[in-house]
Amino acid sequence: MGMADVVREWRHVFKLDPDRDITDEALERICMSGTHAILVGGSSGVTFENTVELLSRIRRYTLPCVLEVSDQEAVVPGFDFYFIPMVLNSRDPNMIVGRHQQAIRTYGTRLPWEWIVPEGYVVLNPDSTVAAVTNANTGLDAQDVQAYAKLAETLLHLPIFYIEYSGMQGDLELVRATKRELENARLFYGGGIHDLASAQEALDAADTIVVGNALYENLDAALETVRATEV
Ligand code: 1GP
Repeated sequence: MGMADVVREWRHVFKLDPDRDITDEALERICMSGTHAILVGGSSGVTFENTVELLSRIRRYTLPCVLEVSDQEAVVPGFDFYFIPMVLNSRDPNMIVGRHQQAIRTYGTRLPWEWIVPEGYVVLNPDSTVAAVTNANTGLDAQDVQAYAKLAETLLHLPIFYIEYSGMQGDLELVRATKRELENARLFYGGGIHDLASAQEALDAADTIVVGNALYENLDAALETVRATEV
């Protein structure tokens, strides 16, 4: 099974931030929850050291572990996949292709392309750290997002289109309408999923849901979100 096929099977993913503390007990419950993969990433404070540390702790478990690369300096070997965000609605070309070009200039042919998965991101929560860091134009309507999705899939051939509402519950009608536009790309949704009901609603609109903050706020309820994949 190729890389794209593996990722296509995932419907639920937990996202862990190397810059936030998580106890061994919590990590065990997260990794044994039945989620399909762990995504490691964050918008600020991600370093090589805290990423190595978190990876080594997740590696006690057998589920796939992905690094979502936000900083070239914090790329740690040993993950199963490397997701590379291209923030399509950023006003800063560095966030779309610039940093990527510089990373390829640095690492060139040493990059393990078979493990690298580009993601077309659209960031929609204006109050999120990720919107600030990427200087995203969050004032988009559903048609704008649909057009970005189509662009991501057709012009850029990106295997993942990620609607990012980090920290808030997003417009699921917009997500649903966007999914209708996509034929090949996998639609990831993240933002504000905090319990089983919110997970079910989001999974009804998207292909794959990402649960982040809730793990640090109410772990029991966050773990319940995995059950959305069972129906
Ligand atoms: C963040 O999309 C993820 O990158 C998940 O969002 O933290 O709001 O769950 P939350």
